[in-house]
Amino acid sequence: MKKIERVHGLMEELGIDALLIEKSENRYYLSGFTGTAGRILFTEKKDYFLTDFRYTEQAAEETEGFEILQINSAFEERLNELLQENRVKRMGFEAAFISYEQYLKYRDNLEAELVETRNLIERMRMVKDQAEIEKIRKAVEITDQAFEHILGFIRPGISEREIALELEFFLKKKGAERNAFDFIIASGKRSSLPHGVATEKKIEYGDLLTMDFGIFYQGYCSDLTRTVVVGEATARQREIYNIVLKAQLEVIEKVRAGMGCREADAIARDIIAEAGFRENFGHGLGHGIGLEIHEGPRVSFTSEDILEKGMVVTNEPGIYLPEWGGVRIEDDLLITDTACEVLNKAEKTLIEISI
Ligand SMILES: [Mn+2]
Repeated sequence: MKKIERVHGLMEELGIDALLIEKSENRYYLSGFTGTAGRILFTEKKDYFLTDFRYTEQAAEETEGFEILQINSAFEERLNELLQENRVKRMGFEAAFISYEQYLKYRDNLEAELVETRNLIERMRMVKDQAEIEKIRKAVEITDQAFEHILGFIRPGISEREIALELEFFLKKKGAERNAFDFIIASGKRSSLPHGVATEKKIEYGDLLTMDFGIFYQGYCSDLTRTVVVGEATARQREIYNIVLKAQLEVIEKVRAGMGCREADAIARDIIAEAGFRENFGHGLGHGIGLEIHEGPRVSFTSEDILEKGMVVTNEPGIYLPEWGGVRIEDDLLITDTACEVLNKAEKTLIEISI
């Protein structure tokens, strides 16, 4: 079923006769509009794409099935006219996205009941279609190439920031639109910081080096983490690395459609806990990726989500030991009926960078 038809079905289920979509990823998902300003208003009979002078031509080119309206006056006033024209009684809005100030403007200007909706379009986005999967594949492929490239660049004396920059330069040359997040380049003791973004710290011989990076390619993202040792690994580094690797591989072995996300998380968590590091794996196993770097489903010990065929989720267990260092290994998985496909091809057995 077409996305727009599904939205109308959801509106009926919720008992709303209009729905306003403003979050850019949701707007793009439903319309294909790539500009930065625009809103979609679904009503029972007509669907509108509302934008300003800068984007009306682009919206007409990129979208299909919407009446394009150029907004020249105060948005809330024009919106109210449209609601009146369509005899709208209850309008859904994206409760987790708009600001309180925007909410007040709607409350004060609209003659329709405001109905908060949550995760309506985000839930639709969790299962990817073929075209979306191909874009994610390409994003992942470029990211894997960058990992391969950076292995030849890492050496004692360069800074974490230089590694981040080199990655970015390579990724953008290969077609990345933008970084998916501030790259995490955490070396030595700093590798115990799960979200240690790159600093001026210089790489030293013997460092564990965790690199977590990803890109957007045609709107869709990738997310990769690898931890390497600069020089020869110590027995302790190897031990911790192999526990995380075992947990990560076990997840790949077992996940499939129909499994609860909590259950998937437990596969890795149990292995790490049995090895004595339960307290050192404090974050969830993973998250969905797509138009956002963190989207549904949540793969964690508190998640109620169920894995479905076509979801793309990260698998990123880690062990973090304060004042010593940490290891995280992350791939992006495409969930299939009976198993999962690991989209990343980047090497995963412990890499010791020869100096
Ligand atoms: Mn991630």
